[in-house]
This record gives sequence, structure tokens and C-alpha cells, in this order.
Amino acid sequence: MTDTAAPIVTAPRIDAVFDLDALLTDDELEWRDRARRFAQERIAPIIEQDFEDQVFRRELVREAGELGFLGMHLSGYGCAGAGAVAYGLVCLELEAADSGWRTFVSVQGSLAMSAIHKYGSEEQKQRWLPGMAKGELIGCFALTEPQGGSDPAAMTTVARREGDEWVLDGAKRWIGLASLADVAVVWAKVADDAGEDAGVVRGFLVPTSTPGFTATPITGKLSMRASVQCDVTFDGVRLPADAMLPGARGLSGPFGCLNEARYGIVWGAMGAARSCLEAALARSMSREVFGKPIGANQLIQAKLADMLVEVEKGVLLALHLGRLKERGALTPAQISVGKLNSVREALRIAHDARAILGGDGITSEFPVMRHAANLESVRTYEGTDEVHQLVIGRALTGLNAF
Ligand code: TGC
Repeated sequence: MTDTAAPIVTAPRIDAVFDLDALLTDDELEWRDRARRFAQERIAPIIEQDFEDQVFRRELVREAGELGFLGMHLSGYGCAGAGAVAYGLVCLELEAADSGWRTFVSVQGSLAMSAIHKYGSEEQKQRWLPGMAKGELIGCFALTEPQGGSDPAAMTTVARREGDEWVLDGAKRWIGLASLADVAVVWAKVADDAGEDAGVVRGFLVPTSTPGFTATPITGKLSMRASVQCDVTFDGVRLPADAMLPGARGLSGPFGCLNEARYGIVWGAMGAARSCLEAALARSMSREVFGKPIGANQLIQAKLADMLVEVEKGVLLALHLGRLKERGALTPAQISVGKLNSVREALRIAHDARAILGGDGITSEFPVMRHAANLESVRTYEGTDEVHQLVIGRALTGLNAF
């Protein structure tokens, strides 16, 4: 591992080829440029070392808040009220630096804040959202359980009613930022003796200082190392009756938030892909083998061309989905098309870039192996490739194959 910061890649900008800017508004371009500056100036210089050391820089969270990135697509409560495309562009630029930073913005804004904004009482919104938008408070979203993430309906975390209180018992796994969080949005099945809610999944706001709440960072990760994912346990966690999110009843609650996060990934993964393409392109012009730059070889150019085609197609698909979202017309199956395509193609691009870089491609001198490793997580969380294939299959056939 090198101890010098990774250079900011200065290859010709890939997005100039298609002139994507012409499809964006001035406001969207401003958000894009703000996020690109933050990513290049604040994250890129430290990310290789942070990935090596497994460090997530809490101190940058407030800066992200000041720049308006946290819950930026939400309205009121100190949130920026930006459009879906602007939010997507921010995700793209952050993930061009590292998937861990896009994941942070997704967990905070698309999952935790979004759950409170969509389903919370006015009091819950006032209590949590302004501080979360500023980056003074961190939220996490506890849905996935240790026995498997694809089938949240099988969750075993239970909420029992005791007098005026709720009591939570259970365990969650792969919960982003839980050990740093101030509040956890926890999804639990209501116990069988709890009246009309018996057996129904409900959401609860759990201040992480509540006795019985424990978050333990997962070690040994070879992916997302500059980001924190935790095992979380609830051991008789006692909450007031008003800790429940009044507006979410059943799994459509958490799935409504997953839609938001998956949408951000559609854009974000293309940022990681662009970064890999930029690294491969720069290298193909600077490295000489057999007396000429490797980029002068047809086989290298064919790879670069295919990578560019997939980046441009992926960004155009993300833009289309963003415009649908802004019209309120985006469906879960369309999001599945985008998430499946973006992550699958980003991984292919990362692998092709690694091949172009030759042996040096496995080192931290280049961002490519880091992106490839991160994308393995992105491929699995927020719905695996297979879950999204089956969502699309169901939309095509009308038949449920889960
Ligand atoms: P089913 O379980 O029968 O549906 C239950 C209810 O949910 C509704 N629904 C949706 N609503 C909104 N958006 C969606 N995308 C929805 N999908 C389903 C459905 O209509 C039903 O509503 P209702 O009112 O009739 O009760 O679900 P299904 O059979 O439709 O779906 C099965 C499947 C496999 C698609 C679903 O279970 C699924 O998406 N599984 C994957 C879950 C997943 O992505 N897990 C990973 C989460 S990532 C995480 O927890 C970590 S957060 C990141 C971090 O912390 O770093």
C-alpha cells in the first residue's frame, strides 16, 4: 500500500463525449459541480488510505450537510428540496470517489431521513430532520437481519407492547453507520398479542443511547472499507408509545425507502464506472508497450469503447428514470432495471479497466480495485441482482417467482 494520496485523475472528461450537460438544467449542473468539487478535493486525496485503514471520516459529515447533500431531495425541515436528477448527479460524483461516501448519503438521506419524512409524525420530523440535514445527527436504517437480507418478510425482530411502552428484541446485520448513529429507524414485527397490529411490520425511531441497543462494526470486510456496517442487537429496548412511525404499516414502508436508495445507486454506480474508465483511459495514453502507447492498440480501444458505451447508456438510463421520478411516474420495476444494469455494468467496466492497467491495476496507485471491491457490496445490498431480475420478471410475466 502506498502512503501517498491517489492523484485526482485528469483524463479528458468522459461525459464530454455525449454532452450530457446539454440535457441538464443550470441548477442540476450546480449541484453536480458542487459534489464533484467535494469528491475531488475532500474525499479523493484521503480515500485510498481510509480504505486501507478502514476509516470513515465523521468530520466530513457536517461538510456534506453544509453543502446540502443530506436529504437533499426532501422538502422542508432544513432539506434542500432538490430534484431527483440533481440528487442522482450528487450520488454519481460521490461514488466516483468511493461507494462508501455515496452509501453514507443514501443511508442518511434516502433511508433514515426519508423514512421519517414519509412516515413520521410532525413531532418526529421536527425532532430529527433539521439536525440530520445539517449533518449534526446521523441516522441508520435497520431492516436486514442475519439470516438473510432478501426476504424482509421473514424478520424475527419483534416489538411487544407493555403498557404505554414498546419493547424491542432481535438482531439486524449490515446496518450502515449504526455505531455512529444518533437515531435508528428500526423495522420490527409486532407481537401476536398486540391487537390490530399483530404480525404487522412497523417502524420505530430508536435513539441509539437507549439501553439495550448495541451496534458493533463488522470487521474483516474486503469491500466498503471506508464505510461502517454493523451488527445491531435489541435486548429489551424500551421505547415510548410515540416512537412508532405512524405512517408506515407493513413492508411497503421500508420498501418505499429502499426505492429511494436504489434510485441513488442507479446513478452512483455509474460514477464508480466513470472513475475506472478515466483511470484506464489515462493509462492507455501514458503507458508504452511494444514501442507505442497501449491505447494505440485496437484491442485496448475496443475495450475503452465498450466501457464508454455502457457508461453513457447507464447515465442516460439514470437520467430517464430521474425525469420519471420527478413526474411521480417511476415504478419499482423501472428502478430494478436501473439498479441491476448500473451495478452489473459498473462491475464489468471495473474488471476491464483492471485488465488495461495490467499488474499495476491491483495496487492502490489506481482506484480500480477499490471500486471493484466496493461494487461487490453494491451488487448485493438494496436487492441483489437476482432479486431485481425477479422483480423485472414479475413485471413482464405477471407471475411471482419469489
Ligand atoms: P411482499 O413482501 O409480498 O410485499 C409486501 C408489501 O410491500 C409492497 N412492495 C413495495 N412497495 C413499495 N416499493 C416496492 N419496491 C415494493 N415491493 C413490494 C407490496 O406491494 C406489498 O404491499 P401491501 O400493501 O400489499 O402489503 O413483497 P414482494 O413479494 O412484492 O417482494 C419480494 C421482494 C423479494 C421483491 C422483496 O422482499 C425485496 O425487495 N427484497 C429485497 C430486500 C432488500 O433489498 N434488502 C436489502 C436492504 S439493504 C439494507 O437493509 C441495508 S440498508 C443500507 C445500509 O444500511 O448500508
